[in-house]
Amino acid sequence: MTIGSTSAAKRDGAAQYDAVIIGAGFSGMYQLHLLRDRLGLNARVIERGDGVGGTWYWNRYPGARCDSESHSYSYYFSDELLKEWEWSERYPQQPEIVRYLNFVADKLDLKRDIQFDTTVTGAVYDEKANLWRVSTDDGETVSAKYLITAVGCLSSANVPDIPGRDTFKGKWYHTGQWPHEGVDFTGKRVGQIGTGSTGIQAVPVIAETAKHLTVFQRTANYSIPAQNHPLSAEFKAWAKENIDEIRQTMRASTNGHPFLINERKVFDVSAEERRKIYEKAWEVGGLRFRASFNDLLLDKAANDTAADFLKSKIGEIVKDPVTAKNLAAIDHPFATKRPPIDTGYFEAYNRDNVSLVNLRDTPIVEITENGVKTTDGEYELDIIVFATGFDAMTGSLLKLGIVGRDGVTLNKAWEAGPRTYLGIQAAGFPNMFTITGPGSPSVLCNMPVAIEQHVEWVADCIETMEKDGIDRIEPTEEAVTGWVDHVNEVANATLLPQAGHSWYLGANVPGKPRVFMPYAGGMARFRGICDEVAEKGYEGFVLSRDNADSQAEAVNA
Ligand code: N01
Repeated sequence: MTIGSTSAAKRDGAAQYDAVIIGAGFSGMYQLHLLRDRLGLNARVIERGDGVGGTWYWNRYPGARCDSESHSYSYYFSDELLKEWEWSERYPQQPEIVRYLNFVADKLDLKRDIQFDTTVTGAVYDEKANLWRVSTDDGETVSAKYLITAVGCLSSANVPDIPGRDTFKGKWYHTGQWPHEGVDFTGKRVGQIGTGSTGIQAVPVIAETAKHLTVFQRTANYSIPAQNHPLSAEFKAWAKENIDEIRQTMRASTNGHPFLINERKVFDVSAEERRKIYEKAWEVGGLRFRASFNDLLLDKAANDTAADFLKSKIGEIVKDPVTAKNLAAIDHPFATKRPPIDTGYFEAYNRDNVSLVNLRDTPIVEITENGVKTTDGEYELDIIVFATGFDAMTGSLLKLGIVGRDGVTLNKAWEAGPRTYLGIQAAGFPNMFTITGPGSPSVLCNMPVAIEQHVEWVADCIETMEKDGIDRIEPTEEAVTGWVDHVNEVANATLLPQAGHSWYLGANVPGKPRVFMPYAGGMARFRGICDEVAEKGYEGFVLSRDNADSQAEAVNA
């Protein structure tokens, strides 16, 4: 370990660090800060983009905005950062989030230890040396005792392999790989495939300048108005004066948001009272709607009341009855897929230049050189926008070329679906930590809250290891199996698995194993479990030290 230094030692001609962190989004930046500035370790971040931001660096599509309220979409480890930064709107837009992350990176002087424009092409565990050998597309290999993946859950674009895609003579874009210079839709015939959170944000903005926008909808979706607005001076002052209280609420809440889920149940109140509650929640807007009752994700009959209310709103907003019917033909319980929030989504269908194609009735047959052909005919287009989501949670990890003990690849180990303990480690991959990995609350949570918890847990774990001279940590197979069972059990106690086409289950990517990936037991509960594991000497993990013959001897068995 090189205390307080940021220059790497050399070993066999290759740079050697204490830790290599992959990704410079919220997770990688904070992990670097803790390892370098708190523990004095020699850490290097490798980042594919040429700037910080992670998923926000890539997702520059029209209308890109976060669905967490800005005052909660911040690092809460530093009051100083919270007091110095000022968000302008209730929900931050993508450029403002990137500005915020640059502000943090500059404040903490992080960029000098981030290697931008570099893609990791492989990470191989060398058991003899107890080092991870990390190779990159610039032909370099560096090594480190600790490998920390901070690659985000939604960073691997899913571009569907529709026949004929490459014959299209116009331009096509995926929302998660949006050109930095932007796309000019003026006077263009645009086709958008996908109506998830991204598509729902993009439609009203694209419609403003496109000659015509045709939206290809496979699964109809709920959406709640964001009711976005500029933040008042009073609110900004309140947020800065109540940091502790906001932090406490986010930590206590199931999803890491700055509000708690109401304790009442749907059928505790009359139908009339319920309607008033939903109307009020619709006016307030955003994800707070889901917090109106505590059994919306537990009881199908309870969920139906919210679903019916939201479907009735579509009917009230959208003037054309056929379009309204298609938009409201939702086949899954409310919030079993990530509930989008929008600014003028359903209203956009009242414009003359926007039309909807229901792919359930008339599926896409192929993409031609002129546009998109469904069973009903050909739609001539100049631009196709794929708002088709991500190979979520595992996609980016499995692209890293990770090889653990005995040459076993992560892809092989996770062939039947991801297997982790606490979402943070996989058996057979010593000293590798997966920030907000599958099996952790991650995407079911306000991400910065989930990230801070995992990053701090890892920093504490590494601190313990360095202090006690521990060489490696990895979970036992039994702990992993127990955790995978627990993740399934808590998911199955909710309605979440009922959305059979959800990316939570990996169902959006052909051939991907169907496993419910995030931990649905709630952030507060998860934090308690992780803390208890650490307090009990990292129960479920094997911590080992090399003896004189370089044999690993468990120290906490
Ligand atoms: O992706 P999605 P996303 N033919 O997978 C359709 C976060 N996020 O980028 O449902 C036709 O949800 C697919 O249809 P179906 C948030 O966590 C947050 O929108 O599979 N259609 C679906 O309609 C979110 O959940 C924010 O039948 C195809 C759409 O494409 C996550 O990112 C903003 C298709 C994909 O929806 C992902 O959202 C944006 C095909 N072959 C994103 N393949 C905020 O903070 C896919 N689709 C607000």
